[in-house]
Amino acid sequence: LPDTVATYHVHTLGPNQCGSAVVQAIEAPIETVWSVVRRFDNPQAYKQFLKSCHIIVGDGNVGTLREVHVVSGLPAASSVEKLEILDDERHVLSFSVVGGDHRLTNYRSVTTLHHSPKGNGTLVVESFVVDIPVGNSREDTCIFVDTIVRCNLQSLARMAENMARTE
Ligand code: A8S
Repeated sequence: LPDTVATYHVHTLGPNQCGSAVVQAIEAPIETVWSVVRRFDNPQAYKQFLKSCHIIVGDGNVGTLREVHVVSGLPAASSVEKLEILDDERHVLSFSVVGGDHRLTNYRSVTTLHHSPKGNGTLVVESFVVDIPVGNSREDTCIFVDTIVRCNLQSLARMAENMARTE
């Protein structure tokens, strides 16, 4: 297992928190995938539950704050998110949720990219920690977030694979 997986994806959970991780294989070079992931100002490029994003403050480096608006049909309207880690060498991005109109208090995720063991593809690992909302079970919370993250990474895969084909 690469060092960065242990460093970035082993989280300490509080008593009322849950966490999980999703892994996605992508048939595209790591730099192609990273060029999409690293754009903190443009998450709606591949996150299909988001309809818009604007930067509140910052230039896309650590500390930048963004506000995203969510498509209708979800139990949320908006989220204010802070960029915590952006490491272009190790291909690590992390953000935390610091506000907004939704139920995922103290959400934090880390996304790392790795060279596939075989070929020149990419493995994406994305883990998260979040408070379990009052009135929801640990399992339901985890399934809800897991589903969003899995959709996001499948969409990222489609996009990066298309870019790789035309590059
Ligand atoms: C991400 C991951 C997640 C985003 C969640 C889990 C969210 O944007 C959506 C619905 C919610 O209920 C919470 O990487 C929130 O974006 C789609 C608004 C935070």
